[in-house]
Amino acid sequence: MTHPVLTALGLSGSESGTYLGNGEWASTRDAGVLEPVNPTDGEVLGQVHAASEADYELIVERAQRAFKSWRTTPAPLRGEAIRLCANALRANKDMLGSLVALEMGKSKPEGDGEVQEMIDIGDFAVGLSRQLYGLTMHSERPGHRMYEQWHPLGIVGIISAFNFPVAVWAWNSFIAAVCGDISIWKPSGKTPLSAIASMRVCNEALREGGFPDLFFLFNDTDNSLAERMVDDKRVAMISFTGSTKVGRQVGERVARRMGRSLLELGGNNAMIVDETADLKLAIPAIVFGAVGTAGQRCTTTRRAFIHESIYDDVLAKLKAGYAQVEKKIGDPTDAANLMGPLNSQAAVDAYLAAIEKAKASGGTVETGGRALTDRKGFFVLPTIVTGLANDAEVVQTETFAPILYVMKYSELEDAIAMQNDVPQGLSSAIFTTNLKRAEAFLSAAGSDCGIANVNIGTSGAEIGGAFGGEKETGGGRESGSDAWRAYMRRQTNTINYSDALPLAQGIKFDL
Ligand code: UN1
Repeated sequence: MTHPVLTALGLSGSESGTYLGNGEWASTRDAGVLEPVNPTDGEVLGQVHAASEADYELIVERAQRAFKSWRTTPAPLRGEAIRLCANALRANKDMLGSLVALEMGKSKPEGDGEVQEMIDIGDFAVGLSRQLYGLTMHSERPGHRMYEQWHPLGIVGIISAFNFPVAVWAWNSFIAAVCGDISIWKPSGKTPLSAIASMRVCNEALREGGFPDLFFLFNDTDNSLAERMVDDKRVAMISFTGSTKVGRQVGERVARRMGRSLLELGGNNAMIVDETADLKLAIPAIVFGAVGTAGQRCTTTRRAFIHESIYDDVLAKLKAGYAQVEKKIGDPTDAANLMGPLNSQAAVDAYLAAIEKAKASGGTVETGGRALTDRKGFFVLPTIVTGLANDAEVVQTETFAPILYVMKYSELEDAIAMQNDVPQGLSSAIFTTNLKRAEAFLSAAGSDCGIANVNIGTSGAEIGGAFGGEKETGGGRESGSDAWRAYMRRQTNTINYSDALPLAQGIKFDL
């Protein structure tokens, strides 16, 4: 039986996963089938038909054609198109949020929150459409003017992950659209229904508003079409969100063809709690950061460094917090639950393997540490491990699950050094009421992450800031601030309005 959430969104449970433009969804039925699973009960939610090579070619050709006219459409009018998308998402927020919760396995408020992120980035993009500013420069030559313009880049390929099945697409595609680009989306094979539903909502809004196709979609079963897109010179930029392992391959392949890439890869985010911290803030921040979305955010809190003088107290309070969460693990579409399942059996296996490794390395499981085998689905207990050093291999590795490594420190300098001493560099936080320590943490000698917070946790970034991180996190920035520049090409223009031809740098060239 088709799940009622799918029906409410006009999905039958047997879908084409390929949007070809012109209101057409591909009729291809022989290029493989994806079967997204409800992580809460392990049941298949529906069938999604993958794209053929011919479908992919048609998408790229149509995207190229669309780009030719979209790039000269005035940017504020491009913003109007995204305004319609954001409004359509507003109207569908409840149902789309439920679908995200159902298919990904995150809680209903988090599913709704994800749709809210799409709406917010839409609003941001509308304003941005009137603010794609370039600088003007003073020419060193008389009678000359210099300035720079930002032009549309071309086709943007978006490869997104299961954990934020729709918001990351909107961060990229809405900004790309106001920048004058056309985007092609390859969503995670685990969450194609959320992708299809979001595309429908936005594409219908665009068509009703008389706008051309700005967003294309394809799914594939073996990543061969995704790889084709990564290698495709017609796709100016690839925005990839996922593991460091795959991101490295994507980055290398795109670099080989001199394309542009935007990489949002793994995190190994830490929170430092000093002896002056307000624990009424720090404890819930750690618990939400570590167990929210069942530990499946790239910004999830994976390590906590606690000052030795408050260590025992903090650990006891964290365990009490985890005991509360344990009572509210269950169907994520039920708003009463705080934690849903992991997304797949493979994720459960990776969680169990990490816990075994932590124990074998001398770690102590303080709470959690096992899968909930008394029920269907992919549920595990949120877990705290102590007694490991920061350089233990399992602590250095991002396991996409609710496992928190709690460690002790005595000097802030050491805590910051340990925090930075991992391959990844996405998000970080300090809890302190000491101004000097907060500023030291944010200074050039402090956190080396793309995101550094004081008295708020590592996850739940707002869309207004640039999102991304350093080192093996990939270096890309997307969403707010001036991240839009990645989706445009810069052109420096010099105009001579004098009657002479002076050369720069005072060079004389007498003919
Ligand atoms: C991700 O996990 O891929 O900061 C993105 C957050 C969210 C985005 C996370 N706004 O947790």
